[in-house]
Order: sequence, then C-alpha cells, then structure tokens
Amino acid sequence: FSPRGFSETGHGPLYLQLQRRIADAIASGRLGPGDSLPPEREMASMTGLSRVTVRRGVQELVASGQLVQRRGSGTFVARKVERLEQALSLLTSFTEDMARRGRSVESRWIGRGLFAPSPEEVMALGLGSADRVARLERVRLSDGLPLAIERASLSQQVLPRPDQVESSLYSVLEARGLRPVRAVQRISATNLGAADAGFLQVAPGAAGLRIERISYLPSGQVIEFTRSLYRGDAYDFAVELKSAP
Ligand code: 16G
Repeated sequence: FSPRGFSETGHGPLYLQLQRRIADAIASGRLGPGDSLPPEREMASMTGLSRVTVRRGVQELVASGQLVQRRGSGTFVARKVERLEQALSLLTSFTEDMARRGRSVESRWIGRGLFAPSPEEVMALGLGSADRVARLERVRLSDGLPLAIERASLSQQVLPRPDQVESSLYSVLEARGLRPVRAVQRISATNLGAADAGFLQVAPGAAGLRIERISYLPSGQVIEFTRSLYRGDAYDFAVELKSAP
C-alpha cells in the first residue's frame, strides 16, 4: 500500500478509497485467500491515512465478508469455501463425514463440563430435577476451515466425564455401547450473531443453518440433544424423496 493515490478530493471518502484498493488487490489476486494484512498501525504509516480511516475501511470489508478478523492474530483475506454435499438420510458423525471425504477433522473447544440443565435440556433429554447435564461446545473444522459450531448436551449418566471426549463424541459413545441408531433433525435459517460469526470466521449477520438433532438408542431412550450452527456458504444438504403413497 503506497501513500500515492489517496486524495481528499475527487475520489470519495478516504476509507472508501482504501477499501477499494484492498478489494482490487483481492480481485486481481495480489492478495490471495488466507493472506494476512499488515497491522492497522503499519497500514496507517504505509498509506499516510489515519488509524481511524484504516480501521473503518477494513471494518467494511470484514462486514462484507471479504476479510476476516481473528482476535489476537490479525486480519486475513477470507478463504473461499467449496460447498460440501451432506446426505440428510444417514445418521453419521462429523468425524465420519469428513473421514469419508478424505478431509482432516479438528475441533476447537469453546467449553465442556457438567452443569445444571436448562429447561430446554430437561425437556429434550427427559432429565430429573436433580440430574446434571454434560455440555460439549466446540467449533468443528476441516482442513483448517471452521464449518460448524456444535453445542451437544447429554445426561450426566451417559457422559459422566465430558473432558474425556477428545475428538469424536460418537466414538466415545460407541465404545460404551451407546451409539445412537435414530435421530430427528430440524433445520432452520438464521443470521449469525457477532460471536458465532467470529467462531466461524464469517461476517456478522452472515447466513447460517441452525440444526437441532435429538438422537435415540435402540431402546428409544434419548441420548443426545445437539444444537449446531452451520455455515450457510459451506453446505448443500441433500435428501432422496419418494412419491407419497
Ligand atoms: C454431527 C451431529 C452432532 C453430533 C456430532 C458428533 C449434525 C447436525 N450434528 O456433527 O449432533 O454430536 O456429529 O460428531 O449432523 P463427532 O463424533 O465427530 O464428535
């Protein structure tokens, strides 16, 4: 970013000029997906613009989804995602879904532990008033890209030690003979709030899919109540339909 070309007159507000310059660099490929931008202070001294102007220009590109900001690590050019096709008729885990595609799986923990259940959890899991609930809250990533936030709740009896789940919840359940065999899933559209958008590295307000899954054991007992937020730009959900009888 050279100081040349920014002018108080004739080309619109300075923050817009900077915004255009960054957008052009992305469009022409001079700045590629995942590339980092210099820190605000450095951009201000490179361009001769004030830090307030630089911040405003950058913020607008973050808001439009072209840049992403990660707390503590800086500002980056957003990565384009190739959409994943996900079958809706199979009861699989995130780990299995990604393994089938030959993709890596990582999880970033937001929190996990035992808590007093919320009324919603009491209802969904059929808990008693003294029961505690195991909560697993994590960002699911594949090949370095955050795809979903999952907030799973299970009865303490099912998962007494939530900290024992390192990567796959379903493999922990399977090892204990508690693998779900049936689930009911509800999907609805949502706009991601600022905090969740930050976890998924998209602009606040970006489109997301809210997915609620309640899973059952062969006995009919509920085993899992999970509320997930999937990136709207990363998934195509597919299901086969048959004509009504
Ligand atoms: C899937 C499930 C989620 C389950 C998780 C277990 C949806 C919407 N959600 O992502 O309910 O808890 O798999 O994955 O499909 P894991 O075994 O890799 O932890």
